[in-house]
Amino acid sequence: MIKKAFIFDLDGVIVDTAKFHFIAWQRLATSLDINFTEEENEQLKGVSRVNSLKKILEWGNKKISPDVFQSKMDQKNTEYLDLIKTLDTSDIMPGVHDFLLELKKQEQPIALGSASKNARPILKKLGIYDLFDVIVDGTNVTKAKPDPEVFLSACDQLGYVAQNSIVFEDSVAGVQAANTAGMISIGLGESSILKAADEVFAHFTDMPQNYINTLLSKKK
Ligand code: B16
Ligand code: MG
Repeated sequence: MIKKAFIFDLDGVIVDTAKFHFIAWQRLATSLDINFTEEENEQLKGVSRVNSLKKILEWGNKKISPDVFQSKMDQKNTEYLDLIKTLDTSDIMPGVHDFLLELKKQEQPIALGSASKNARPILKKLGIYDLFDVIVDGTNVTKAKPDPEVFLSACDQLGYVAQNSIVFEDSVAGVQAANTAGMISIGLGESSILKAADEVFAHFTDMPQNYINTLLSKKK
């Protein structure tokens, strides 16, 4: 039986936390007198917390001391954790749970490849933590997306090569990371934004029947 490494991004692919990241960043930007738009937020998808704050300060043309920088990062995460405290199984994006269960049934290896330092508690809240054979997140990587480190580490830990790995991503930075790694990139979101992905779907529920089989025989 053909097997491939199936690697999932978290925010925006498994769960729609992007809107909560946006609210928390927007509150933080306002506290610094910076105007922060939805278009700018799009560029923060898949980007680590520290790099996100650096970008917001750059766009707002603001400089802050290292101490204030750290406290603003903590403030953002506290707000974010408060916004996601009621997350549960019902917040899993449409079609994702069934897709994961089908992969399990077919004994395909599953990994998480996320920039988030909150990935593990979020997967536990969603009740799907145990479906993942390997978890690589913001607490394990040194180089943020678009660097491919997170995905290469995931496929390596699963015992697969990049050419036999498939990445599901909602961010421009994440699709770029998967492509740089030489992996098949499946975009979740708008094709006008995720132009570089090998294929794009709005949701998992839009994938054709037996799409897992199509992916197993797909070449980069
Ligand atoms: P945290 P992903 C990314 O997760 C988010 O897309 C991005 O918006 C966020 O800033 C980043 O995680 C860090 O998250 O503050 O929870 O550590 O899309 O790579 O799963
Ligand atoms: Mg994402």
